[in-house]
Amino acid sequence: MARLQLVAATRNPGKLAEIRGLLSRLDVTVRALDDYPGAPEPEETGATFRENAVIKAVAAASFTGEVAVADDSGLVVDALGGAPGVMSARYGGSGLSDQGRYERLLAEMERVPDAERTARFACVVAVALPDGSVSSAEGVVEGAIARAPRGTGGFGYDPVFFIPELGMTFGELPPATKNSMSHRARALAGAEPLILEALSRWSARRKPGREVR
Ligand code: ITT
Repeated sequence: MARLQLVAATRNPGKLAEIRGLLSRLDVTVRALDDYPGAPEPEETGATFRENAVIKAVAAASFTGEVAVADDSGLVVDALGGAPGVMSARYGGSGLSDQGRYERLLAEMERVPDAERTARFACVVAVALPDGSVSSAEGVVEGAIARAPRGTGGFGYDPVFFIPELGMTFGELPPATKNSMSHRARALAGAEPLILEALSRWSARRKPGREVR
């Protein structure tokens, strides 16, 4: 029997690498959205991580003909009333790099005292079949916004997301340590039975999927 496969519905290379690492324990080939020329980039119009994860997973499954796994995630900062939240990838405007975005966040937080710098990363993983059925799981990790960036690991806001128990930012952690505790790891652990169920349902009905690059 051909090896089971799914598509990770993300264009973010940092996320893709983590999703691949976290799903490596399953005997499944994880394709990237970039393997499917012309795959749509749906607008993330949802008000919640869950809504956006569902939008991305359903669009990718429908286009590729494969089970699709999408991640919508972001940084929720208490002192900013939950911002940037679902806007994390677009915080400060579309022209900014990851570094530009976290520098903007640090500037915004400059006067916030240490005790009020609490924040969390949240992630919802949605699992969709090409027939439109979809399920999801959530993961959260608590931390605080550092005063200055530290470390070069990970991606996005990792250099400024501080874990008090470890005395380190996500940017300072080896990938395996981040993957043992991250919001993404927790969401994917919850999604694992959903993924296995989707693959077993779909492999029974599957027609050859769209050609991959
Ligand atoms: P896709 O929609 O293509 O998956 P994206 O980067 O636009 O890529 P999101 O809309 O889910 O994804 O935005 C998530 C943003 O939150 C991401 O761009 C980072 O800035 C931030 N983020 C999420 N998880 C993170 C992590 O583990 N470490 C650092 N930053 C993270």
